[in-house]
Amino acid sequence: MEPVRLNPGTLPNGVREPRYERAALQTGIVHLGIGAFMRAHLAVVNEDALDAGGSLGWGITGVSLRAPDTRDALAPQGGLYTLALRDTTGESLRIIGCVRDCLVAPEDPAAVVRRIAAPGTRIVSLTVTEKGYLDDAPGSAAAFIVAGLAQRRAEGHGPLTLMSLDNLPSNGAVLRQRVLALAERSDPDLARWTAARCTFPSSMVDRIVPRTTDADRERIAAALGVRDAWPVVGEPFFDWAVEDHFADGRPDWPGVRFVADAGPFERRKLRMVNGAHSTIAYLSLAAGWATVDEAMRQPALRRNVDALLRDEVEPTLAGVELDGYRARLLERFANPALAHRCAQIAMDGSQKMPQRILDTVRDRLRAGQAIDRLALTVAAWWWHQRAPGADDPLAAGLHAHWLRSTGSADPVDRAHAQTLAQAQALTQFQPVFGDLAGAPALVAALAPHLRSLAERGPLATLESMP
Ligand code: CS2
Repeated sequence: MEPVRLNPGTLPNGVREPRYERAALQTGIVHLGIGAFMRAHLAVVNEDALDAGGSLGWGITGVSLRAPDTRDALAPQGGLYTLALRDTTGESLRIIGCVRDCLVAPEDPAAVVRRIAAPGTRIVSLTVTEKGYLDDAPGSAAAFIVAGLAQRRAEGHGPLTLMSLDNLPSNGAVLRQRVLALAERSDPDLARWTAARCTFPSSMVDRIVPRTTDADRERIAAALGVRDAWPVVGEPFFDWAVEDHFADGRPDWPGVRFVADAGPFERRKLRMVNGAHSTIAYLSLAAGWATVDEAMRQPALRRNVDALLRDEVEPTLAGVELDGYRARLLERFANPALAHRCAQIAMDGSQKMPQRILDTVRDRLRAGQAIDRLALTVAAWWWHQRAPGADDPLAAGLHAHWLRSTGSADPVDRAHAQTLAQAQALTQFQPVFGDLAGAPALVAALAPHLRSLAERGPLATLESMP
């Protein structure tokens, strides 16, 4: 028999569930981009704060900027969903209740604006992915924020905290710049009010949250005895450092680092966790390994990632604790219970390479240091990107650039002189490489890897690394 659906009337026995009065919860946080990551991260510490007796004014309204799937799945569940944290020791399940409701922006944009403008709303948080910050057209996160702020101000309500949770350096400053620029275009007074009264704390967020699969749903239904259409699955590890700069208060989120400057935490996380992740993803897809844990079982790959972090990334990270960080990270990647797909990490590489890999390259070149392994990641990224259908907002632009500057549809020409010219051409793609365009040391490090990938393939290339 099909199990009944998870909902407030059918909470499973023996699983941790909300310990506060859900019916009394009010929206204090509007979250734009309600995907799996936020439900396994911010929502969890927010739930902890509520469980610990925190104010019931800090419920969350989730907003989907595109598809209705999350709302459609959570509405029949009264907003409840399961958090499943998995590693080799097993799986722990918990029912999370602090996402009160979900709005689907394309269905009713005015409702989103009203919710941002509502007097009870004090924080608007975002996980809209890296490319979400490129967009300020109607329907984008920035457009909703500006419209919501305009309505708040017109109605005489107070300022907001606008909090990015995306994997970008200085994510708060990036968001601030986008919001102020857009406000300035429609209403310079609003831009001034926002700049003076709203805050944009930067933050570093860390938890690996693969896309939920049908197998996850089946397994969790069997364990709970009720069906949850929209559980989230993640690793036990959790970290969040956020600048303690809130315009109108915040919940007392347990275990969160409230810091003056998130910069060092962001740099460590983006370069170590995400830099290694992208490295693993591109090399593994080229070599035919589908998941991160499978890749970590390949000695040549694991050795390369370890050496990349130790020799090329860590020396660029001043002022932040590194003891045990790399060993712990390699263990997190090896977690076989996550089955984190490399293809998920590989997408949108043009938006990820700059902060994950190229900032490190830039620092090292400035200091006259070697970048051999970083350059291998760049080569592997291109190897992935060159394949038709790469999932990336700049795929078409990059391919046009390649054709124009190399005169060839061939991804890599094997002749040595050609490879150098092609490495040179690749680095001239400004939106990714910026001021590294044509940097001789980068071109020199990149060309042999491009050539080796073409001539010998990814596995032999990895095995040939010192
Ligand atoms: C990953 C991140 O998909 C990706 O690009 O690198 O989502 C990563 O899992 C998280 O940032 C870990 O905190």
